[in-house]
Amino acid sequence: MSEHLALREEAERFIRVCYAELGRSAEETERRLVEVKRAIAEQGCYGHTEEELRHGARMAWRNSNRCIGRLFWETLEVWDARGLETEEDIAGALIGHIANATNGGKIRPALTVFRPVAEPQRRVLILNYQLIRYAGYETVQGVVGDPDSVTFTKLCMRLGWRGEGTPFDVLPLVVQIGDRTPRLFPIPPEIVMEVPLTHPELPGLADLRLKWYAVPIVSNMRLEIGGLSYTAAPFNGWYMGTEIGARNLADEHRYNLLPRIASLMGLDTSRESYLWRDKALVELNVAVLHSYKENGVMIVDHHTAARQFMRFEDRETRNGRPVTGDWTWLIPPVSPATTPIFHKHYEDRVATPNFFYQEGAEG
Ligand code: HEM
Ligand code: NRG
Repeated sequence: MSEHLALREEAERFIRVCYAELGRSAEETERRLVEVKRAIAEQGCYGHTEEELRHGARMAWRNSNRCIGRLFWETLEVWDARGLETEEDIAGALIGHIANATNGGKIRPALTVFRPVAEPQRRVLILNYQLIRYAGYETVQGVVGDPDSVTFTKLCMRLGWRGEGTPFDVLPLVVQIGDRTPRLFPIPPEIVMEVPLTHPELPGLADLRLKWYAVPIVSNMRLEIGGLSYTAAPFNGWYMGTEIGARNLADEHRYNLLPRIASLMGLDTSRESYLWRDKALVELNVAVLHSYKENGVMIVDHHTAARQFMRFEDRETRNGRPVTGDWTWLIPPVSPATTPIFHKHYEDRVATPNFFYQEGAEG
């Protein structure tokens, strides 16, 4: 009973804000509220219309305190896959998401939404942290591939998957419904766009045979809209260069490439005070931005992204919506103090709709 009350309150709060933002009339809003409350009273649940779902998902992006890319929240495409029942069909929709969002490099920000949780036995989960990610294998010489993927790679192997053993093996999709055994689905390689890394002035960089995938598609978070939980709602935008060049490829506990880049650049690494790490870091980030551009894959540098975020703040404030943010995540990991974000203060208050971490998925 009290659960119904909480759902009713959340639903009402969402419908009011959503319909006001969409410019719907008071009568229409009240009519919809009657419908929603009746459904909750009679079935203990309600369903979103396509329009509520689309705007709710956009609001969730707008409310993502850690995201610097929020200027474009209104352009999010929402693909409704709530009708799908089986693991096969769900995997098919995920493969469709990868292809349609990649769009030959002209990336479309998009979110595919599967059915919300009604009963826990039917909860849809995507166990991958991102739809496309590289495997990590523990060997006696250390990890081959992405050390961040070691646990998930082991799970895939327990379920019968075998990778080639390169540093860049794309992991399969893993879909679970309720407490059934998770099912594996390999991603057709032809839909996975990747970018080989080159540097405009360092020809030796290409010899390292580095690459990264074109589109980050976060798939482990729960989307909450109006009191309903969508436990499978993978979303993507495009990369900010530093995510790849300053973290994925540079962190010591990831691909740890700074020593190799430094040696390629002929830097003296005998003292920290020579700042060889910083020099290598900048050139690796130059290589990432250069290579994505050369290959026609959308990407944003951290200075441009920070300026876009300022425009987002500006526009939101003018629309009477105070911007919340998590400063520790918003500042880029390269030259943070050269961006305006560094010099500002953000309130890390969590508004809904939003995305949340959840138990059971990777990451
Ligand atoms: C986090 C950029 C699109 C939701 C982030 C981060 C960056 C970023 C740099 C921090 C990631 C990290 O440090 O690991 C961008 C850019 C986009 C974009 C450039 C281009 C359009 C989106 C979209 C959504 C979204 C479409 C959802 C609909 C989030 C969320 C987080 C995040 C929820 C926090 C993830 C976490 O806590 O692990 N974004 N983003 N972003 N973004 Fe965006
Ligand atoms: N740092 C992670 C990706 C996190 C989300 N980043 C985005 N999201 N750009 C990485 O793989 O490096 N997005 O939806 O575009």
